[in-house]
Amino acid sequence: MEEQNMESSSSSCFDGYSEHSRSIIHIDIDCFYAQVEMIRNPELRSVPVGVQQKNIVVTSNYEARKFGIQKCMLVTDAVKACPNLKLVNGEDLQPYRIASNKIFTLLQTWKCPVEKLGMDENFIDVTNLVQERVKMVDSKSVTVAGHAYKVASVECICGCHTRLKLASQLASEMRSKIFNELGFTTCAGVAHNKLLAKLICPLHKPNDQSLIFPEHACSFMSTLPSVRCIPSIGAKTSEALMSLNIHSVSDLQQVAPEILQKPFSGDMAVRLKKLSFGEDNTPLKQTGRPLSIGLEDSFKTVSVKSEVEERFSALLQRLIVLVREDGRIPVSLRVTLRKKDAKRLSSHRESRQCQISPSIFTISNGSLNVPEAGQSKLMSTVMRLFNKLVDLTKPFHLTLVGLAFTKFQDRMTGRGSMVNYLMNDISVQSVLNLTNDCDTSGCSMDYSAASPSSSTTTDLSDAEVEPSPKKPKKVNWIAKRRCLSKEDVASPSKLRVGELRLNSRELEKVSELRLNSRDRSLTPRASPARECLSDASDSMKDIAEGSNCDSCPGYVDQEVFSALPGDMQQELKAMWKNPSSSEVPRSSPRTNKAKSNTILKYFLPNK
Ligand code: TTP
Ligand code: MG
Repeated sequence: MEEQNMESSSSSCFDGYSEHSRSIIHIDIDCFYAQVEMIRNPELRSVPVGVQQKNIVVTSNYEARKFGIQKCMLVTDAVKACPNLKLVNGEDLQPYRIASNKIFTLLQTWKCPVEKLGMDENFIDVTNLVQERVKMVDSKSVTVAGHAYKVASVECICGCHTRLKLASQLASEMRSKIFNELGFTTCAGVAHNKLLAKLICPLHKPNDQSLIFPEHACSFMSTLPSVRCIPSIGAKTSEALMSLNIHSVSDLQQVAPEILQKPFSGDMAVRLKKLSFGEDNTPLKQTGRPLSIGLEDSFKTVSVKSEVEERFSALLQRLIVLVREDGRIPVSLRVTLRKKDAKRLSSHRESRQCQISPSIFTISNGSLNVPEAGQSKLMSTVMRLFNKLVDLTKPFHLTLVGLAFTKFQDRMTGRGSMVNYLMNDISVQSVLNLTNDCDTSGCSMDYSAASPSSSTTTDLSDAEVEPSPKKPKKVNWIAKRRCLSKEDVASPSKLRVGELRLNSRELEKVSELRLNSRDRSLTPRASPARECLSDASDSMKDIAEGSNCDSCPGYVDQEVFSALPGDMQQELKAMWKNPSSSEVPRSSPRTNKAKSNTILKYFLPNK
């Protein structure tokens, strides 16, 4: 135990001093793309298979690996090494995405936080589940499922040995379920933190699992040949470390902390040192649904509008498949272009986005669809945005086109939501945030980054929505007022959701208004987002002014209205009387945005 105190020696380990309260599982699918292909075509199971993208074999099954086929090998080299290699084209990532989502969804059934890492890796924090199981077992009888990196020494006083053993049993259950239900073999790593769980995972590949006890972290880490084996050490950090003559993890363990403080900040130096000993307190970032769903197509050069249109059309078809799988209704569409500047020999990206009408999408039997009419509407929106990005009176050269749905309707909103107030579930969504960010012209956007900053949508899947404890009472009450049964209220088909739904024609009016005002503005736009907000509030005003009754507009269902509590009725009446009172002056778009979630938006006319 002489290596345990960092202060007494720079090569010391933290073993025994670090905190071991968590139980983390890391699961990695064996030869992922190859397994997807083997499940699709079982004849491939008995032959060496390589998955090809362009001229590279991105992965291969374990049969092929016996011949020395490695990931990212050139096809020519792979075929030389294994002349019988069966090559499968893996350029369409869709089947892999579907499989990846199925695995993720299955892992969520344990009700523990799951963090998806890339397509074939998942972290699962089973701390709470393990703590429940600990109470039910005799710690002496608990055994390790799979392998342990080293045999457990004296039981750690915090009880982590038993917990990690139980976690290994959970990992085994998860792997069995993935295999039995989806057909994939996997590897798992079990440890008290993410770093060790990930690093120990491939110890017994394929189709097996490994556990590491905290006291072996230091010695295990010292076996790693390169600092690059540590996931959070990238190219730049490793270069800086190499300049200090630090190559292996063992070198990093032994270096004096003050030496690390020369190229790195104090915090970073401490973090690097801790990582080298296998210490990592990074929490799991529970994976939610993506903020945006997009696709890009890159090419050498496209300079003709008709070709751009063809490429957008192909992208749109694929994007529709993705959004159908996702199931959420998009309310915003973004077009991205990469323009080549021939003079400067450089290129840059430009994006524009606009709101789209939810009526483009339909839901039948719980599945999202885009009928043909909706597809052509989307296509004309795409080309309208394109026309705004490219001056067609001049030559243009594009090297990339991209499409993304960037915002989605809240399937169920928070406590204050009218939708939540009125019903359990609603298959046709009724809420549209009129103050979503709109056109982001002239700014470069990182497409892959899913632009969280540009999205204000809360991506809540049904599973993530906590039912409001007050709901049953309210449902009863509404049912009584409307002479409907409880079931009727809970069923969107029976409830006349149309009366609460945002009218598609009005929505188009909103978009048109916005687009027209863009066309009208010939001067440079200082703040497109601000302009958009003003347009949106104009539209709200238009809709309200279109009414022919003094306080309650004609399109409002009196029955629904009368079922509301008095204070809500008063609030609505006040807003209808004076629409601007619900919107702050245009000069203050920020405040406007904050106020956007007014009750008024639930009372827009339907067809
Ligand atoms: P990995 O998990 O690295 O590889 P793998 O699952 O194929 O094999 P292993 O049994 O060693 O885990 O990557 C997951 C998938 O990602 C892989 O099947 C193919 C794809 N991939 C690429 O597209 N490009 C790459 O450079 C790598 C390494 C993988
Ligand atoms: Mg894998």
